[in-house]
Amino acid sequence: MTLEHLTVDANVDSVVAALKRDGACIIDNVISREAMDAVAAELKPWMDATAFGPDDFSGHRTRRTGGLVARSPLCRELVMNPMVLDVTKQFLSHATSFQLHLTQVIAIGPGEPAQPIHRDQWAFDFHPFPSGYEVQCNTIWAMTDFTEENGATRVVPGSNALADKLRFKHEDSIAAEMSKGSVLLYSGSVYHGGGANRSDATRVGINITYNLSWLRQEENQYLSCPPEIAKTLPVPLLKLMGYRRGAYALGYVDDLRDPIKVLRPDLAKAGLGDDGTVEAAREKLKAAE
Ligand SMILES: O=C(O)CCC(=O)C(=O)O
Ligand SMILES: [Fe+2]
Repeated sequence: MTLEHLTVDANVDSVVAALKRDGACIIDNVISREAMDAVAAELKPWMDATAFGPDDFSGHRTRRTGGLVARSPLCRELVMNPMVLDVTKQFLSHATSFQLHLTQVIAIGPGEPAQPIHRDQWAFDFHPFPSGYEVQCNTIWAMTDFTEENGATRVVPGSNALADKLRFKHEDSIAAEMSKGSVLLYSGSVYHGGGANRSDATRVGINITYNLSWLRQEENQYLSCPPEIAKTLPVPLLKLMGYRRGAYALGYVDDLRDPIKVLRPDLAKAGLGDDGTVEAAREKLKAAE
């Protein structure tokens, strides 16, 4: 039992094929160690201010820091990573659109026992989605090296195809070992969990997940990122955060208004459609003046 490791120049089809087959795969060295250190430096004040988890699932020696779109400009680039978005688009192509589900640094401290093995899609009130109907595409970016000893995510390869509500033991799973700057991709249906940290250093991963636009987001993107900050963000990122309609009508505002035009009335004024960029809007506005 292993997970497939791919390179950053792998084609999207081969990544999606590995994800569909095993429920997870790793893309090695997507960003450099130095680039990841810069992300870590940006996140440090927020992580230092975060309390340990309140229960066994969150982890009593684990800190979970969210709101990364608002707090970390470099994390916005991870959220918008073109390779990850291309894979997500194809993996979730059975639905009209997908959105950002949650952003969370997971820092597993020394001595933390293994997290219970679970499916992330159980977050949807344990709804029994039909086997093969994927509702999420998830990433964990390695902010430190991930090793068996320090609590690398445990994955049960192929368990995406198994029945719901199963229980697994540690021996059924393998460690998703990867180097800093690599990314683990995994489905909402694959059984997995944070590993026990038997080392004397903290294991840090950045969990950024995407789900179908017709489902609720786990992290409330409209309130985790204050509107003053949201107004400054690129339109494609805003759309991913949910400032758009999911499917035909989900999430409209009052008289069928598109949420992005409520946040950014200048876009409405410029007559921009859903796919407008901030730059295009500015140019249109300038031309109209
Ligand atoms: O931190 C990890 O390796 C995985 C965490 C996880 O699966 C979760 O919190 O849902
Ligand atoms: Fe999980």
